[in-house]
Amino acid sequence: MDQKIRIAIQKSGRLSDESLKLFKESGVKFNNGMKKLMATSHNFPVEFLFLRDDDIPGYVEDGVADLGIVGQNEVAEKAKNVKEIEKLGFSKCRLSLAVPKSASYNDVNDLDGKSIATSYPRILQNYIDSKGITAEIHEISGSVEIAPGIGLADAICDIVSSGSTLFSNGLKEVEEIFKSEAVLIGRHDLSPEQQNVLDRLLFRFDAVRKGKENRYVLLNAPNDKIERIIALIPGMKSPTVLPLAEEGWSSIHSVINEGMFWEVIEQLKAEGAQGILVVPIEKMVI
Ligand code: PRT
Ligand code: ZN
Repeated sequence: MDQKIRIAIQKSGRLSDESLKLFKESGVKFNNGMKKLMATSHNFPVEFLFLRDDDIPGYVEDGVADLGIVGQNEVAEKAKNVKEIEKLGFSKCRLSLAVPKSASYNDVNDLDGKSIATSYPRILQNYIDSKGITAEIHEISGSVEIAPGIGLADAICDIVSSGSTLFSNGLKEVEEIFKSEAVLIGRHDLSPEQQNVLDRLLFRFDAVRKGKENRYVLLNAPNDKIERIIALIPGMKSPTVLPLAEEGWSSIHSVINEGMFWEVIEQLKAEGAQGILVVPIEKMVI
């Protein structure tokens, strides 16, 4: 019997849907009623705790949870003794300094001696220390973007994603100080059984991610072009080549990276490939 691992995920907020989706796509099944605090998977040795994101690093450090999913901004701000195990590629954002649009700004020295409102005092303090300036930090927990408008601070340091919150509050982004995405964090002393469950989980996450990053491609090619086409789409081990009913033609199946997709398709066409089909991959294990 495997020893269960307990994973803390955000109860409701910007990380919740993607966190749940990751486990769903990894085949980890559980019921999560809206108001529940905990859920147990019935087909994988994990339990889930649904918490506020701010509390997740602390609960992982204390061992209440073994793993957690949270933004790197929270991990850095809370500075708890936890391990960043793997970046998860969602909830990407940045922590930036912003000033009123009308303010003149050349570089960060312009903030020397000024007041800055933020929910991330630790990250901000580290940043201003690294720049050799001083600033008065006002810690506020929400609606940071209104601080300059009500005269509470000269500047703000807040999470930015599209930039529309800054824009609609008459602010301009002047320095990006931290980049963040969701990460899987863990406590340091997992038992060997728990480490084994974690390894199995990471293996599944990896298969899901590779599936998303790649496409299955099928195409028809004249036999005298097979070699050149194969060179364009080498695939995992090597492409599959099957003869078509029509003499002199073959069907080639392979896998291509999503990032190179259009470039490769154009080259395939130029080499005489026809009937190109591109199909999503659900999971990929190399
Ligand atoms: O209730 P709980 O404490 O669990 O949630 P929360 O309200 O503290 O956090 P939540 O759900 O808002 O965000 C969770 C995590 O998502 C953050 O810690 C970041 O890692 C990440 N994330 C990604 C964001 C954003 N994008 C984001 N846009 N967190 C906050 N915002 C806010 C930002 O504070 C600002 O008010 O959105 C506004 C800016 O967005 P744009 O698109 O207008 O630039
Ligand atoms: Zn929070």
